Amino acid sequence: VGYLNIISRNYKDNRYAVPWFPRRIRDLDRFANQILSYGAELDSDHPGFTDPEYRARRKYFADIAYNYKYGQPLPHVDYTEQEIATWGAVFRKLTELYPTHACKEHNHVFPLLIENCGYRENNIPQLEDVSNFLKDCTGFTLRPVAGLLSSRDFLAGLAFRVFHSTQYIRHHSRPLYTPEPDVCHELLGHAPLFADPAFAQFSQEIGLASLGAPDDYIEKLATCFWFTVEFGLCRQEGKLKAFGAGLLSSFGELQYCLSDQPELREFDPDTTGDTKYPITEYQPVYFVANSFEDAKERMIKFAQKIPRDFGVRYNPYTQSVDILDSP
Ligand code: NLE
Ligand code: FE2
Repeated sequence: VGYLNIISRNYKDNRYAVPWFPRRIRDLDRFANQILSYGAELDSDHPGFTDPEYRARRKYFADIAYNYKYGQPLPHVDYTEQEIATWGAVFRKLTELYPTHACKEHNHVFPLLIENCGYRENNIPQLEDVSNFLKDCTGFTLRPVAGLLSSRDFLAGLAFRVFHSTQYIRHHSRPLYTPEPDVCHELLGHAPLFADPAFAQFSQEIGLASLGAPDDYIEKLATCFWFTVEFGLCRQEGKLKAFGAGLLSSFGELQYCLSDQPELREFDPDTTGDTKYPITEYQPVYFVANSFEDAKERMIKFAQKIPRDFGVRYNPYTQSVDILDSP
């Protein structure tokens, strides 16, 4: 792959090469071969670094994701008792906070996941069941991921309403906050909101904007994603609520984000997209969205500023991206 001039009909007029991007949903299979770090490689400060059993599990999960191909059922996993206990601790604590701390969309969907997808304190839901549920709601599906994707690849998945999801669980010694995504984060944080139509559309807009965009804009879009889908707050009936998955999957940060400690700013892609953030500690700054609709409108306006000499449109019948002559 790399930088191929596949788009422009008149390549001599091209000022910059358009980076390769997936055109069909099946093209996402390519990402497994270009992950930045394999999910089984742990840093020396990772709580599971010296735990051989945990490391073996991480290798197992990375391998099944690596071998996954579009169209296959998502791998079914038998979780160990220790893994289920970790999930149980996270589930119990978080579900205490959701009624007061989570946005109304999350609270609307959560009972449906309990009813339809096996969300229970003593059961880790299967990605396959959750993916099928989301498909029925908004057309979103999950794909297992073997390690860290580049921002470009990760965002491109969203253009197809595909969300790359981890399947392993955090180390049992630190259930209430981890900087890494894990199955608690994906299923408790992300999955409920991908069942919401407006949120799904907002997420797809970020994905479509990213296709073939220059590197500096990928960075801005990834930052907007971070401050919304991952760590976004919104105002509902005059109260602050969390909708970011990183908040909804961390008992520690979910309490902290609604306290008077962090700084709050209004979500606006122009400024939000240029804001620096830490990834291994609670966020010092959160951005507040008025609504998913409003956030989506702002993303669409922002996307129009991305230098691209073509437009893109998702074709749901063929699950592919149509290239349009003008931006
Ligand atoms: N800090 C989150 C958690 O503990 O669930 C995960 C964030 C992943 C971006
Ligand atoms: Fe996430």
